[in-house]
Amino acid sequence: MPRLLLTNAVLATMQPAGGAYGLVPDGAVVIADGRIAWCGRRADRPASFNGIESIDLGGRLVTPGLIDCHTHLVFGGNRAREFELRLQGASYEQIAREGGGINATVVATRAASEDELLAAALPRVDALLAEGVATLEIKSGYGLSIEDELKILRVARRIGEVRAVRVLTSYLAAHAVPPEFKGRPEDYLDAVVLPGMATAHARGLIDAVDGFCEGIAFSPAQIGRVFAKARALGLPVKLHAEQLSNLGGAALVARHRGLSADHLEYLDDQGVAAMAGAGTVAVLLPGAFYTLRETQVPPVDSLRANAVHMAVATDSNPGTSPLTSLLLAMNMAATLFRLTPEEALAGTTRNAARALGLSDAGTIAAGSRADLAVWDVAHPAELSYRLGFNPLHRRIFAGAFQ
Ligand code: DI6
Ligand code: FE
Repeated sequence: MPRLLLTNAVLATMQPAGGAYGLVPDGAVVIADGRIAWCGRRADRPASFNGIESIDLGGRLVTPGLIDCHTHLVFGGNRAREFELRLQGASYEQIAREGGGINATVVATRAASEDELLAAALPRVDALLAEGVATLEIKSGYGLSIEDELKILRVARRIGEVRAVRVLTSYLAAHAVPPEFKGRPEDYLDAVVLPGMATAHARGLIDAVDGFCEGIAFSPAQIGRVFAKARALGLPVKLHAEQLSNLGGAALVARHRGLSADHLEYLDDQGVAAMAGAGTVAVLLPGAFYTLRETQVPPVDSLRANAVHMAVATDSNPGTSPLTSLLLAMNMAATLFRLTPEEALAGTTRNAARALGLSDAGTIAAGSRADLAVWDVAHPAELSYRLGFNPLHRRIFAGAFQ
């Protein structure tokens, strides 16, 4: 069994019972077969690990490998032109209603081959990995036909084969009503979203089901139909909720014991209470808040007071968050939403794992996967503090230095 000892490290284990950051100042980690066999204070290392290959990390900080739990990074084209229009005064909703926005990306994504989509996505993936990301969620939602949704999901799975990253997929056909079903959302659900879900699931392409509950997208009743089908198939659910308005999406996904409710700028107290009761994670997406120049911040104080777990993700997408830096998302979560640096790091480790339903990632703990990030920083607050600087020293994926 290949074993490796990492020594002379400051561990931010992010174990909830471990005090601030779960910090172990003079720490060591034993890796065996891609998993963490032991971690703790260097002085406490059991004698049974004597004599194994050892690497001195020079006092560097080690965190769990980062987890980006909400991305839409497989798509064709880009929306720089729409960016210009918005700078001239057009609103995101206006552009969407006029056939731009999500539907512009749908046209470009449908026109792209699987290889082209993969080639376009990999630079975005590589930017995330260069910042210590080990686990990545990728949504469909720019195909909006059964074949095109399957194409995106296959590309997402291929990303996990051609790069050292763990990919989880979410089926987001309920993202927008495509032009051929304009004004007929129920028909779109019947003809595409629901049967496509069954097909994608049968092919092993879906880990969870997502939706966009919004005036410009789907109503709570329509999302309810999507969730009923997901649960019949045994798939966990999550939801884009309360991003542009409050339709009660967070309470809806909580009623379905959903993994997460995402965005949440317009979340109210009832929604917070429902999420707290169901253990549904609040995924905060400050990149979209920033890009849309939103002014209403998610109710972080109330989420905190009600012990709702908060995650932070890039929402990497061509329209509202053309962002491929999880460190910048952490900085924005702190500066724009007032998360503490510790909450921001928990949001891209422990709580992001929870948002994906993973129990073997997101903390440095015996039994977890040995997905780790080694940083050239002295204190974990530095990860949220800087803008546009990447202090990653090395990434360790499934026990192997990358
Ligand atoms: N909310 C978002 O911010 C993205 N999707 C969603 O449901 C935006 C997607 C896009 O504009 O392309
Ligand atoms: Fe999103």
